[in-house]
Formats: sequence, structure tokens, C-alpha cells
Amino acid sequence: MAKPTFYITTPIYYPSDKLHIGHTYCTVATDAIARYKRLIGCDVMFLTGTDEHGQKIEEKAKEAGVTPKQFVDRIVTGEGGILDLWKLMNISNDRFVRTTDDYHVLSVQRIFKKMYENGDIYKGAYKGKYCTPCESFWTESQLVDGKCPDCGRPVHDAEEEAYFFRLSKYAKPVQELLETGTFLEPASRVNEMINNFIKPGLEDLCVSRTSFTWGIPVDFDPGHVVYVWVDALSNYITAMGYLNDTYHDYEHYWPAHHIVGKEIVRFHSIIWPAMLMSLGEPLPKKVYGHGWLVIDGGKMSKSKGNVVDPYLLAEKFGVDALRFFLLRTFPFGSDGNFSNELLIGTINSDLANAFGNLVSRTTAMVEKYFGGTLPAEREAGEFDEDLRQLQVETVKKYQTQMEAFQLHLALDEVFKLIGRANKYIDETAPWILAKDENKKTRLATVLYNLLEAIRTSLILLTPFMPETCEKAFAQIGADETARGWETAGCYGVLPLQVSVRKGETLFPRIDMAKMLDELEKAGKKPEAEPAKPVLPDVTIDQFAACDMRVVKILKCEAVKKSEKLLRFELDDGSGTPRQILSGIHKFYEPEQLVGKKVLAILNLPPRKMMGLDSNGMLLSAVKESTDQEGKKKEELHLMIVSDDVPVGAQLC
Ligand code: ME8
Repeated sequence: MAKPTFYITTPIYYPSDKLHIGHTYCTVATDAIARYKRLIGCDVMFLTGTDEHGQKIEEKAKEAGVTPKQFVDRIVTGEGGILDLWKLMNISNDRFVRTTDDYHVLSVQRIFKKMYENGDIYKGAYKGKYCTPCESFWTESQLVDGKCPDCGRPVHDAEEEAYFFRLSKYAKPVQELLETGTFLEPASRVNEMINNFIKPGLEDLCVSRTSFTWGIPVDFDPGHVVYVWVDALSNYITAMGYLNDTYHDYEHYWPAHHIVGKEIVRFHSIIWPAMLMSLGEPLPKKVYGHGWLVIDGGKMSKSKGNVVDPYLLAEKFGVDALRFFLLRTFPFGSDGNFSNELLIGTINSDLANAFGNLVSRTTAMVEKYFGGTLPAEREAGEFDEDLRQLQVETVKKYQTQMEAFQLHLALDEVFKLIGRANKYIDETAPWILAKDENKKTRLATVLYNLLEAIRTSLILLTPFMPETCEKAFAQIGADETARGWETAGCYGVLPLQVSVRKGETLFPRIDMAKMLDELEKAGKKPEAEPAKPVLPDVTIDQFAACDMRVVKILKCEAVKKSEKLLRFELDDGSGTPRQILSGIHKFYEPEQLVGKKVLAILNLPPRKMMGLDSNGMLLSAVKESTDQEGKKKEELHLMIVSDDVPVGAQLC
């Protein structure tokens, strides 16, 4: 029989900056649901990705002196970028969509055209307040004291030609969809959408822009780019092959379950279904609006400087402990106040004490009393049935909660079982049974029952802590056949003469005060380096002996097999191109530099690097800093000179 399909998505994140713990929270939650669905036997498609167009990215790239594509590439695929973060966090996405991918661009153009051709997109005029120096449109409500919110200068009434989507036409069917009660969850968000957006009247939506270019062009009207939300929302179907030939899974997987933060529920539960209605396509199965992680009640944001770095936490606590903490602590639909104390406290109480201890005590007793392998004989006793019963119930309750995306409640159930198993140890007191030769069979039964309770817990914890559960399964002697969903809650799955392997401590206890101190140090911004003392005097003749000139970069390429080196061909004014090698690849891509004029010293003795001659040296300013671990870092900035300065001009 074909497996049931299950398609789940995260928002596609903006690569305008490094992602923080809030993004990690959403992706880890979605990952746990995807892993759970695979575990119970579904054919899962898990999609995440990046939303790479729009004015903000265009501006950030400009500030950084690179093209928008170079800018997003660095954040998405560069070292320590988004792909690296998901790899680190053990995210099991099946596909990754970037809105700059060719197939997506093509599909979005076709989607836009389809809605235009069926009369749902029309050309009109966008009226607003315009700030000429910023080249930006604002609505009345965005103005600050009637002035541009960015630069504070006066604005004037202006109009620009734009395309509009007939969102108003879909108000009624969208309201009906919201009222089904199953489409948008948690239920509280339904009223919010209806009262705040639908009831006041849905206005048609402006879906094209002409004020910037970093977007998907409207192919039948160049000069207009598609509104970034129309572009972004479409990812959920373009990445399955809707209106393109790159993928062919649209019929198979669509519709999806969308996991999104509460601030973008409006786009997903009003605009997105209206777009799909216009396209005549099936509507999403569910939109789930999760809460925010906040710090002292306020949302994390780069501009507030209060973001929490997932890399740092994963490094200090381990990936699984971090994944677990995020999903165990905060009810998925509500906001949660993040703090390092809470994180350490949860790891210590749930993972080190309750869970880790159960595994280590049980395996240690099997080793101590039976040399690691249990004998086959059994003798039932008091408390056994109670523990066994709870396993069966836990699996059922866990499943109900997981199906409702109530991840913290699902974990509550598992921890009730873990707590019950720890209590069973106290009730049966294996150390007393061990003192009596006649009670060895009973002792073996107690330990076997504990191993079975642990085995069930591990199956249920796998979606949350995949790596740890793998290790713990090995420690309790559970092979592949004893790890499957169908065996959760069953009794007698482990071999009667099961052998355990006491391994590393799964979660060592953390010293709260010491760790808080470490985190504080690591999180502190590196202090400005003191200025270096000026070097001893040189004579004017010594200075004049250095032949430093303006050179133009004719060619620039990476040196094979070298991470650092770039090879430059330079016009130094002599008529013969000069070759110089420079170790600045970490800071510049070759295509950024071609055509630029820079400073070089030409009369240093030639040097060979990676078998190539370097005849001089490009001059750079060195920015020294200390990173979070206290390591010294150097950043090089080439001395780029204005284009007006002629090639060959000497420094004097
Ligand atoms: O909105 N707590 O991208 P984005 C919890 N590109 N979750 C948080 C969070 C926090 N403090 N901060 C961010 C966009 N998130 C659009 C989406 S989808 C077609 C386009 C999570 O980079 C949360 O899931 O701003 C939120 O909705 C998402 O990151 C926003 O990411």
C-alpha cells in the first residue's frame, strides 16, 4: 500500500543577516514534526529555503559593496551561513528553495501571468507619500511627524503605475475557510484575522513595484518587479514543480502544512489562499502560527542587539540539548521568554537528571549485577503492570499531541513515563534484590522492564534528539528492529538475553554559575583594540625608496588549491601587465575587484607562492579584532582609490 503523503514547510527566511535562535526554533519544530511523520510511516516532503528578493536586500548589498546575488550567496551558502546552520542543527529537509533559483523565477512569472490573464491582476496606480532622496513610497500611517520615517525629510503626494491583485474579491471565501476552524491554528489566530483584517474590509493588494529592481521582473511589463510576498509565498508550490519542469512532485505532495511565526499568519492565511483560489489550485491543509521567543518580553531583533546565537548555544550545550530545550519549554502556539538560566535548568533537570540518569543507572546495574547481559528467566512482580500500562498509554497520548503539533505536550507525556520509570527503580530497589541470590530472576525482570520503558521513550524522543537517541538505543542493546514505531509501547521486543553497552554520559550536569559566566563572556562584544603605538621614525629617503603606485585590476582569479590566494593581473602604467598574488580571498570575490584601482608596492623582491610569481604587494588596511572565543582575527581592506586617479600615479 502506498504510504500516506505529508508535506510540511517552514517560512523561507530573509538572508539579510545571520539567522538567530527564533528562526532555529521554527525550523527545529518543523523538523521534529517531519521526523515524527517519517517515523510513523508517512512519505514526507519537508521544504525550507530563503526569500532573497526585495528592497531591503538590495540596500544591504549596496552598503556592503557587492551585488545582491553575491550578498545573499554569502549568507545562504557561505561559511557559517544558513545551509551550515541547518546542517549543524541536524535538520532533515528534503528540499531547499531559493527564490533566486531559475525554476522559481520562471514559475512566479507564470503564476503572475495566470492571475493576470484570468482577470485577478489589473493595472492601476499606487498612491502614496513619496520621499525623493530615499526613492521610497510611504503610507500616511508610516510617516513620522508627517515626514519620511527613514531620513526625516518632507514627503509629497505621488502616484506610480502598479499592478493590483483583487484580494477584495476573495474576502468571503477566505473568511469561510478561516471559519472551518481546521485551516488556521491555534484557534485564537482565527478571530484575530477575521476581526483585524477581513471585517474592516480587504483592499486589493499592490503586487508590483517599479522603485527598485532586485526582484522577479513581470515578463509582460518590464520595469515592474513582482511584489516580494507574491514571489515568496509561491515557493511552496514552485519547489514542487508547479509550472516548471525542474521538479515533478506537485500532484504528489501538495497541499502542505505551513508552520509560520505569528507575524506572518496574515500573509499565509489570507493572501496565500486567495492567490491559490485565483489559480484554481487546492488550498493548504493547515497554517500553524507559532509564537515568538522573546527576551525580557521583547522580540529578538538584530537592530535591538538582543539576538541569541544558535551556533554559540549548540557549541556549548550540544545540538540535541538545544533542540530539546526549544521544544520542551515553550508551548508551540504561544510566546516564550528565552533565558540562559531556563536553558541550563531544563538541561539539568530533564536531560541530565531524569532522562540521562535513567539510562545510565539502568545500564550500569545490568553491567554490575549481570556482567552486561541479562539471563533469560523472568519473575513478574508488583509495579510491573503499572509501568507497562503507562507505556501503552504514553504512545497514544504522544501521538495525539504530535498530530496536533503540540510538541511540548507530547514531550510532557514522554517525561511522565521517564518519571514513572525512575520511580519504579525506587519502588523495586534493585540494589536490595541484588543482595539475595534467590532474587536474581526478579532483579533481571526489573531491569528488563526498565530497558523496555527506556526503549519506548527513545522511540518517542527520536524526532527531537535524533543523535542522542541513536547512541542510547545502542547502549540499551536495541537493534534496528527494536527502534521502529510499531514496537513503541509493546513489551518483550528486546531479546530476553539482552546485552547493554555502557557508553558515554548522554548529558553531563552543567554548573549553572560557571556556564552563565562563560556565556556572558562569549556574548560580549569584543572590545575595541587599543591603538598600536607609532613605529620608530624612518627617513624621507627610506619612504621615497618604496615605489608605491596606483594600479588597475585587469584580471583577478582564485589560485587553485589555495583557500586564501587571489592572482591579479594589473596595469601599472608600464604597458606590461604585472602579476601579484594576495591572500585576501576570504574578504573579496574576484568578480568584485576587476576594474578597480588599488594601491600596490612594486619594488619588493619577487616571491613565489603556490608555484606562481608575485611581483609586489597590494596594500590593505588591517582591521584587528578579537572573536567570541578570544581569538585574534584580522580583516583586510584593500586600498581602493577613486577612478579619477591615473594608473601609475606614485604615492608621495
Ligand atoms: O518573514 N521567535 O522571513 P524572516 C520565534 N521571508 N520565531 C521567530 C523569531 C522569534 N523571535 N524571529 C523569527 C520572513 N522567527 C519571510 C517569510 S514565507 C513565504 C516568507 C521565525 O527571515 C518565525 O517563524 O523574517 C518567523 O515567521 C520567521 O522566522 C520570519 O523569518
